[in-house]
Amino acid sequence: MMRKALALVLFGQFLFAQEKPQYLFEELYFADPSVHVFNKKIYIYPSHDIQTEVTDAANGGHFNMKDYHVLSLESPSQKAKDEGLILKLEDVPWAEKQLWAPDIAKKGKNYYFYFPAKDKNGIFRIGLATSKNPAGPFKAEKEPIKGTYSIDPKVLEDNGKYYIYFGGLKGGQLQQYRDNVHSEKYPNLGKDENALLPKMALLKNNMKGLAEAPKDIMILDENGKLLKAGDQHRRFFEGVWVHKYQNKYYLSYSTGETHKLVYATGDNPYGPFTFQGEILSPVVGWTTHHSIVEIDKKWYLFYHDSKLSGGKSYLRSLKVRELKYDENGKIIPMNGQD
Ligand code: FUB
Repeated sequence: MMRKALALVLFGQFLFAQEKPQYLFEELYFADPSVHVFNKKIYIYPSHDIQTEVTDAANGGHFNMKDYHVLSLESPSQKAKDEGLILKLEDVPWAEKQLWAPDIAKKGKNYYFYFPAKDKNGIFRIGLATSKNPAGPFKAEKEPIKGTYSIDPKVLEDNGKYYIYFGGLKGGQLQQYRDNVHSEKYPNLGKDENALLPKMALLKNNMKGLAEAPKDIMILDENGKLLKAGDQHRRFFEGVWVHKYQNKYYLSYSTGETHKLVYATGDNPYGPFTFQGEILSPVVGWTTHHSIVEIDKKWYLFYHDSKLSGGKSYLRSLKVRELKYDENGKIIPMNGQD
């Protein structure tokens, strides 16, 4: 009897431990994990956070990153291994500063690493670097991808086509664009105006350019109406990720000022997407940025928080936890403070 009870307690602890988040790497600060499985190995492509003297918080200047590393691991329950530097600011001819959240895609034998950085005019663009190896090193193209702007690229492969999603408000400069035209003079939106939307475009076959002009990704409420700018608990802010589950497309993102990860679902990569709910409540730190990946028939949420730096928003650490759906395909919300 006693042995049975003990076994049950131990089993319960095991289950509980599986659902608790864990830190993936504690020796350096990394954030914004884009996670992919290549050749049966898990690779994490994060931003590399560093201590900085820049204090321009309103424009995100304190996120002053200068290089990218790649991390790898065999299973989400392990600590990640730093595979080292894959790209440095000085090796990107057009970029001046702020290497923010990247993503990567594999096509054929090549790996395409997409990343945002400010150009010499202080404008965020999205650049590309390529490699034959998922652990790099990557070689940057001479110019950013024509027609791209703002931050947080995410590339989705779907039925042999590759789509790039991007955009981020405030420090990410998305509010400086209307119909893909840049101006620093667009007025602030009223709270009842339609919210600004993330962008997407089909990539060219060579993965190096856009095959079409970026389009708005419609995010609708339960009545089929676009979310409003004042709806800060639901409208898009930054950090878009797209994955497929049971033939639906899940568009997830951060709400910025309200610090949540939320999602909307749709029937194709272009949307429209209908708002569904929260994935993760606010973490310690201002930003919240994630990826959602299926590994060995389980789903995982990779994200970051600032607990280990004592709450410094620009010094973040990578985390992982299992993500579950209910029988209707709804993501079961999680507590960011865990
Ligand atoms: O890491 C810099 C920026 O912070 C990212 O690009 C955003 O998504 C936010 O996490």
